[in-house]
This record gives sequence, structure tokens and C-alpha cells, in this order.
Amino acid sequence: STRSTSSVRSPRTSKSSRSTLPSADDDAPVPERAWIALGSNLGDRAAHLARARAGLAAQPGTRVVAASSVEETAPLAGMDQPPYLNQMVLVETVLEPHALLEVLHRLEAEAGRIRDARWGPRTLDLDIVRYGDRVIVDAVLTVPHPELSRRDFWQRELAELAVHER
Ligand code: A4P
Ligand code: MG
Repeated sequence: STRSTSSVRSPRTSKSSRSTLPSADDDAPVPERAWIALGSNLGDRAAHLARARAGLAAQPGTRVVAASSVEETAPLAGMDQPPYLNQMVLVETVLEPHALLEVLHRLEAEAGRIRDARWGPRTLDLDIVRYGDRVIVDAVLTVPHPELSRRDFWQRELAELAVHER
């Protein structure tokens, strides 16, 4: 296999701000930062959030860099449902966006989430709000999350996490 050099670097390593000297790690995946929104409005909401944070931290190649404070929020538009606990975590991960989404779905399932009504009450909802600077629009993933500009609690949580940005 061809190894990337400092003059011709693969897209995966070109974002690295680390040394450009060839090293044993040269082909190792470069972790990217992802902002993940946590929401719960059924059952032991705080416990669901805590387990989600632990579940994320337990993924291979994934580190929880920081977590925003937890905020109780009134349910958005439309449906009559209990208030939410919301929180955002900043992770650094080698998981690509779609692999990360699968992890989120697994953690939701482990929290006993039943998908019925869209936007309906849920034990745990995990959304990818941002993934590095990537823009993704396909059948399963829209990143940045399309509701980002409309959710003031996400704006507050992102602002809290901004002190951790490089
Ligand atoms: N999907 C596409 N893009 C993404 C992304 N960036 N992150 C797809 C995560 N998933 C993404 O989601 C449906 C599909 O969206 C997924 O299978 C995935 O392929 P879902 O979690 O099954 O359904 P949902 O959560 O009911 O719909 P959606 O659109 O994710 O709703 P939201 O935006 O999660 O809204 N009120 C308060 N106060 N706080 C809340 O957190 N959340 C919701 C749910 C409603 N009201 C709320 C809150
Ligand atoms: Mg969702």
C-alpha cells in the first residue's frame, strides 16, 4: 500500500495539524470532532443521559471531550408530551458519520426507545448536530442537523462547548 507523504497527503490525514514528518501513525485515522445532542422525556431522564455519555465514551476510538450542562426544556411544537432533559456532548472519534449514527441508534435501542410517532416522547434521542465541518445530505443523514438554527437550547449548549474548540 502507498503511504502518504508530507507533500501528497490523503484527504483523511490532510486535516491533521500534527507533525508532517512521516511516523508510524501516518496512516492511522485522524479523529474528528462531533457534536451530539442528547434528549430524553420518558422514564429516568437523567439516567438515560448518563448512560448515553458512558456509552459514547465506551466506543472504540472515541473520547468524550466535554459535556454541556443539562437543561430542562419545554417540548417543541405540536405534541402534548412531558418536558425534556437536553444536553450536548463534544466527542472526538475515528468513527465515520454513518458508523457513528449506527452507534447512536444502538444506544437509543439500549435505552428501550420505541419509535412510534415522529417527534413523539422518547427515553433517549441522539442526534448528530455537527461533524467537523462536513456537510452531509443523504437518505439517512443530514449534517449539520437541519433544526440547529431553530433550537435555542442547542445554541446555548454549543456556545458552552465552544471554549473547547481548537
Ligand atoms: N437523521 C438524519 N439526520 C440525522 C442526524 N444529523 N442525526 C435520520 C441523527 N439522525 C439523523 O430520527 C429519524 C431519522 O433521522 C434517523 O433514523 C436518521 O436516519 P429518529 O430519531 O428516529 O426520529 P425523531 O427523533 O422522532 O425525528 P427527528 O427528526 O430526529 O426529531 P428530532 O429533531 O430528534 O426531534 N423538544 C425538546 N424540548 N427537546 C428535544 O430534544 N426533540 C424532539 C425530537 C422533539 N421535541 C423536542 C426534542
Ligand atoms: Mg432523532
